[in-house]
Parts: sequence; structure tokens; C-alpha cells
Amino acid sequence: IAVDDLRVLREQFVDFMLGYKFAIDEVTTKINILREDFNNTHEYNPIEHVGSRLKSPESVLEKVRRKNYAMNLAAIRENVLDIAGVRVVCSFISDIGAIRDMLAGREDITVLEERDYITHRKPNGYQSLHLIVSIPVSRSDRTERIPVEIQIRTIAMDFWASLEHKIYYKYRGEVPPNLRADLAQAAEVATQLDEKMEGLHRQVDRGAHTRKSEADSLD
Ligand code: 0O2
Repeated sequence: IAVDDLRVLREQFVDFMLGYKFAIDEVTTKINILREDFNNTHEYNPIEHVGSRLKSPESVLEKVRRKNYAMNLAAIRENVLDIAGVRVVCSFISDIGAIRDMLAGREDITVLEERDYITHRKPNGYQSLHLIVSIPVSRSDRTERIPVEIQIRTIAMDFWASLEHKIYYKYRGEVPPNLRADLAQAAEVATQLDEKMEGLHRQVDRGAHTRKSEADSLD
């Protein structure tokens, strides 16, 4: 392959990846707008924090090789759907569905796939709601639709996943059975905590409504 051809390929790849960076910026902005708007209307903020990551060119190419996808940009766009990743961490289980509905209800977001690892927890204990969405990104000379993976989970699920991720990498995927069992147990405890917090949240909510109607009836 000639040096000039290599240079063109490199430029095309850099331009391709830039689209995903812009898609992350777009989704993050949309989520921040939803957060502020929801907070203003309901005086309640369901989102604890929003994070994002752009897959490195090396891991994009590694995934293409591992999954045997064709090595061209069109095939990568079609098959590798987690190049742009946005993570939304919320306080309560019920917030997850609310955030999902707010995002899916937007005209400029199309949900391509939904994976509910909360109803169907992964065997290792992993829990999260994954949405693969596509959003239009306006470039200087065109508009392209870019896929973004949005992971929505509670603080407890996020805490579990970040520790599991570290352990998985430390053992290069070969986690010893005793640690695997402990992780599965920790996932169970995380679920119990989430359910307890949801219960408390409901009680506080009901209390607030009762106090409000009592105050209204005094007016
Ligand atoms: P990172 O470092 O977060 O970018 P595949 O990508 O093919 O292995 P698939 O089927 O395309 O998997 O997607 P899946 O399993 O629905 O979700 C992939 C992403 O979800 C992962 O991205 C993780 O972020 C997260 N995830 C899925 N399963 C687990 C798990 O068991 N533990 C933890 N901690 N995270 C998980 P990456 O690119 O693997 O990692």
C-alpha cells in the first residue's frame, strides 16, 4: 500500500472517529438539558452523573478483528455500535425507566436496540439498561446518523460494575471462582440496597404529597 494511500486512509479514519466524538457531545448535551428541565418542572433531579468514553482506535480495530467484521468504515459503522458510549448514573431504579422514556421520546433520537440487563441480569451479576440509539450529527459538509451506546444504571449498579471491571482486567478475564462467587453475591446485595432505597424514596415522596395536601387544605 502506497504512503499516500495510507495517509488518505488515516485521514478518513480520523474524520470517522470525530463523528463519534460529536455524537457523544450531542447526547451529553441532550441529557443535561433533560436533567435541568426535569429539575425545573419536578423539583427533583433523577441524574447523579453523566460520563462518556470514546473507544480507542485500537479497541475498535480489535473488536472488528475479534468479531470477524469487514474492515471498512461502512461495515464498522453498521456493526460496532459502542464506539461512542455515554453512561447515566441515577439514584433510584425507577429513575432508569424515566430517563429511558425521556430519551426514547425525543424526536431526534432513534432507539436501534435495547438490552435490559436489569430484568435479565448477566450471569456474573452485571446490571444496567443499555440503549443503542442513533442521532443525527451535523458536520461541516453533511449530516450523518451516528450510533451511541447509552448505559443507564443506579449508583449501586455502577459501583459494582466499576469494581468488577477492575477485577476482570486484573485477572485478564480469568477471574478465580471464589472471587466470581463473591462478585455475584455483591450484585445481590446491590439489588437489595437498590430496592431498600426505592422503598425509602417512595415513603419520602408520599410524605411530601401528604404534607402538601395538608398545607393546601389550610390555605
Ligand atoms: P468499556 O471499558 O466499558 O468500554 P461486546 O462489546 O461484544 O463484548 P456487546 O454484546 O456488544 O459486548 O455489548 P454488551 O455486553 O451489551 O455491553 C458492552 C458494554 O457494557 C461493555 O463495554 C461494558 O461497558 C458494559 N458491560 C457489559 N457487561 C459487563 C460486565 O459483565 N461487567 C462490566 N463491568 N461491564 C459490562 P466494553 O467495551 O466491554 O468495556
